[in-house]
Amino acid sequence: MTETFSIGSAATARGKFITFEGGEGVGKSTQIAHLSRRLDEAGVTHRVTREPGGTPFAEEARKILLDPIITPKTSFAQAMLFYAARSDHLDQLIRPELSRGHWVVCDRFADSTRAYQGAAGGVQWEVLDTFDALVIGATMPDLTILLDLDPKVGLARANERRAASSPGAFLRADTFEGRQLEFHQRLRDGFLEGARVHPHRVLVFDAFQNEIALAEQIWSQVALRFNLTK
Ligand code: T5A
Repeated sequence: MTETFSIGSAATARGKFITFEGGEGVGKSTQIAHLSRRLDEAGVTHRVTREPGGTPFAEEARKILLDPIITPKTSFAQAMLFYAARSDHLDQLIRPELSRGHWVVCDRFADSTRAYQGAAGGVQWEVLDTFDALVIGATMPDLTILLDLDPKVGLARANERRAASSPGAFLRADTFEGRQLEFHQRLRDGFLEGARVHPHRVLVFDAFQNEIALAEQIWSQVALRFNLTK
């Protein structure tokens, strides 16, 4: 059913909310750039954003969470800060954009908390269900693109990108990149479990394939799902 919001006497159809998910270095930012270009070509007004982030408060929370020295030490405390940032992001950016009929494309959302702080970090599912009900409510994504990749490959890509961004400098891995391989394997399983539980919302793509072929696959599914002209 299409959610509608009244603006004056006219009713504007709610925009679509698309999230990208997956482990470290799977290619989300790369694929979001491809999708954004295709949406522009199709005339779809949209906003690209990210989590943690998207508002001044959430960007500050991001700095804290990704700094391995000052991040909260338990997954539970991290989850609360991710949800505080998410609440602000939803109120200030995501919901207002959707209510104007604009689409929102977000790099990570609640499935990341399920995988990182839940499946890999040990926070109970029921706790995250409660956070979802309180913070997200009806604003769940219409479509989630899960990029699935062997964590060894993803971490190698993330390391290469970090080295290329500051040649010659030592750049420390962030809070989550620096964890053991076993943590990253639990993450991957957590994301795939989420896809099994929500097969209509979450589409899984093989992120090992060539960047352009993957972009074509994603666009074809988005166009099909939302009746866009390819
Ligand atoms: N987090 C986040 C939580 O723990 N809980 C939460 O609730 C949320 C929301 C965010 C961190 O916070 C954690 C998860 C994360 O650890 P981040 O900097 O946003 O930190 O990190 P990532 O989301 O992991 O983003 P990355 O930038 O590391 O990875 P991307 O965006 O998935 O990958 P991308 O596109 O930058 O590509 C990586 C490299 O691979 C190449 C690219 O050119 C690039 O160099 N590449 C490919 N190479 C070969 N084949 C392809 N198909 C390729 N696609 C891209």
